[in-house]
Amino acid sequence: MEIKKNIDELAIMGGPSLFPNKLHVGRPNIGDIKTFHGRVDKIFENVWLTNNGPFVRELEDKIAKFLGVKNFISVSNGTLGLEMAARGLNLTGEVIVPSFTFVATPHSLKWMGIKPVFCDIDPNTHNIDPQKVESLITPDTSAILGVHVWGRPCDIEMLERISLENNIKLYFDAAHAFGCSYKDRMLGNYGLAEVFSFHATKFFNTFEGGGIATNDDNLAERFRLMRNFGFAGYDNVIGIGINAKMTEVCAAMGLTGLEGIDGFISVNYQNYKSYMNELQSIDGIKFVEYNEAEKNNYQYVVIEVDASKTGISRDDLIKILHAENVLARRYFYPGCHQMSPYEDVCKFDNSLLQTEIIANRVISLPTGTGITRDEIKKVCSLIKFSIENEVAIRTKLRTSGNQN
Ligand code: T4K
Repeated sequence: MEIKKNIDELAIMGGPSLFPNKLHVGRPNIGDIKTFHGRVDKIFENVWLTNNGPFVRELEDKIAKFLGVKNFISVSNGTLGLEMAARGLNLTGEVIVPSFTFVATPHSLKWMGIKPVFCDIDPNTHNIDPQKVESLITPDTSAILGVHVWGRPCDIEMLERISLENNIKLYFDAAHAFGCSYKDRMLGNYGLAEVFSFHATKFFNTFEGGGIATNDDNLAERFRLMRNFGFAGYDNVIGIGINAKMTEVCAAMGLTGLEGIDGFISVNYQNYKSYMNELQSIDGIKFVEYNEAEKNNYQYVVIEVDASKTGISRDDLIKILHAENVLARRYFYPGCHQMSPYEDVCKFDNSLLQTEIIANRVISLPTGTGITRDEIKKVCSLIKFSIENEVAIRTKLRTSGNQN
């Protein structure tokens, strides 16, 4: 598929954008709108909008079954879920966490007065490197917070061993990992708790929302109290709490999405395969791949761009894509340790070298039900065209002063 004949036709050079409408990484999957509307009508019939309503309870039951976990506690977003997990687990002092994650992960700690101690990642998995965790443990360490980046599970076995041997807690940010498994068991069953995000940009969404999965009944009870101000009954507050309740309309969206989840995953899988077919043979482009023996949601299509081989840098490629209305993202750039609230936490001593290398290479490409196979082919052709013409593009950008 030939999309541009010469580089002057690129939008970054002043040509028209390839796509009239923007393509997004996090375009929400909507599910069956009629069914959703039916549920919304029911909410108004019930005159019950929030506070542990019938749709919230139904969604929690269905997700607990889906994950095969004893308890699933819905919350109003994943970030509050992570904060509640930190409080519910009585964490103090320091928690070891990867820097290569969305900033909500360390924020959830810092917000609770806990110091995030950033650990480097394994460049092959983009997940926290267990080999490097042990050296970061101090007498102040209360937990390890692993993140299943892109839905690919952390090295859970190794992290469990470290947590046991050092008597520190282990829990997971599973924001990306709904519907994924590790050793044939769904994520949600590992560590003391696992926290999911159902934000609009996730393949399974409740507008805003999330949930905590745990097999520990006492912990689950604590989370249930905590998300509703600590109320154990009318006028009876037995602990510190917050308002992290999911609303009925969000649960209605979740129930509808759950009915379509296999379809969403199958579209994600087809998209991922389409991108791979087009791009995987290019020298300097490496795909984040999924272990097909496990369950995956395939919601992120992520490539690493090695500029020493492609000739074109990741950031120039992003500029070219954005100009053409392809809103690919640099998730997660820069590493959280480079963001201003955390600059004091890390001393730039190469301890996060792999994080920095990967953060400078990654591109998340648009996927989900909002993009067609044809559009994916066009995006890939654009990437190939940019790489094939990298010398001319760089020269032109430099002479037109468009390079920074
Ligand atoms: N831990 C991890 C590892 C996470 O990735 C996240 C969230 C969390 C914890 C926290 O969970 P929550 O508290 O959010 O439940 C987005 C999401 O807001 C965030 O949920 C997600 N991770 C993160 C990876 O991505 P932004 O700031 O990049 O989103 P934004 O507004 O730029 O939107 C992304 C793209 O999606 C845009 O191109 C626009 C498009 N979009 C977005 C929305 C909301 C739509 O087309 N429609 C929409 O309704 O953070």
